[in-house]
Amino acid sequence: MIKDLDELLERAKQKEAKKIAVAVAQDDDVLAAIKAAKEAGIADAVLVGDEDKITSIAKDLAMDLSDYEVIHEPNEKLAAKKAVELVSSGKAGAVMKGLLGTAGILRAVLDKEKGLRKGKLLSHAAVAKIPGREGLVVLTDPAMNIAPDLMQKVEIIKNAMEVTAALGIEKPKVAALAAIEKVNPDMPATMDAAVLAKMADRGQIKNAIIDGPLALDNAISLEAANDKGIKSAVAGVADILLAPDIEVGNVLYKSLVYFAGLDIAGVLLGAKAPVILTSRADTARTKLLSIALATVMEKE
Ligand code: COD
Repeated sequence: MIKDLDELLERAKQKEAKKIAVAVAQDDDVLAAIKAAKEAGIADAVLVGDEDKITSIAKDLAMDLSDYEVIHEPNEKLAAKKAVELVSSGKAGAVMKGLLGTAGILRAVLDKEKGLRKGKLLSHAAVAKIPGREGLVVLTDPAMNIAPDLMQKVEIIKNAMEVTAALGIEKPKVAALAAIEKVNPDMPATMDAAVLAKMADRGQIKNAIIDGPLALDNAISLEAANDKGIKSAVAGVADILLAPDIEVGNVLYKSLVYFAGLDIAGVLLGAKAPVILTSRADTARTKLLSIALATVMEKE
């Protein structure tokens, strides 16, 4: 089992290097991550974006651009489209978001003709090591699905289970988060959470133990769960935190980064190829870890 993010990086080094098409590559943290990934033998890259800006950033990073293919496309939308096309045409194995908004890269990925859809719901998951907790925790969906309904939450859980499988967790424990641990019809998130738990009990969602509603404290702290008298196989030991909507997911993701100072790895799931998707403000290490996660998730 992969227990922390350094181990994730080491595991990625053992995999075959993947070629990443970087969309709007003129970003210092993205290029620093690409350089580090190449030096570690984790990935190679095609850089799509404004060549002058890429060249200037590469100079500051002492990054030798002759090691990379650079495709000059200064238009952000076209650069995203081109990077995705490189993957859908088999010329690259993964796409990575550079200096553009999340919705911009998602729209290119969703493009019906040249995108990376495979008929599944696409969702995002982020992996973090919470201090004091054993193993890694997967948070989903902080970035793509705005207000998922019940059946979309089922798909989001299944997608996140691909991450836990790659981390070596056989039967993940999923906490369906809400503000409280009791069902309250005025809080729809608690209703969905309870139904998801029952669906798992009845085998409608397989190979996962799901409980909810659980407030965040009960999901990740056994002490908090015990204090509230919650008896659950998931409370305190959740492997997957299912956010009820994008606001909760995104605020939680940013809290991990900005309040707790944690590194995070993020990837979009459910597409034909991995989409390495981090926030523009994320550090080079978070971007490198995200490349590592996408690499580790690749099936042999
Ligand atoms: N999985 C699979 N197909 C999808 C998904 C999905 N999650 N979302 C949309 N589609 C398909 C639809 O079925 C449809 O065929 C097509 O894509 C267009 O769908 P729309 O009309 O909903 O598309 P948009 O362009 O209005 O919205 C799609 C976005 C992904 C851009 C939108 O959901 C969005 O803005 N998400 C939040 C992104 C964001 O701002 N994140 C910020 C945090 S970093």
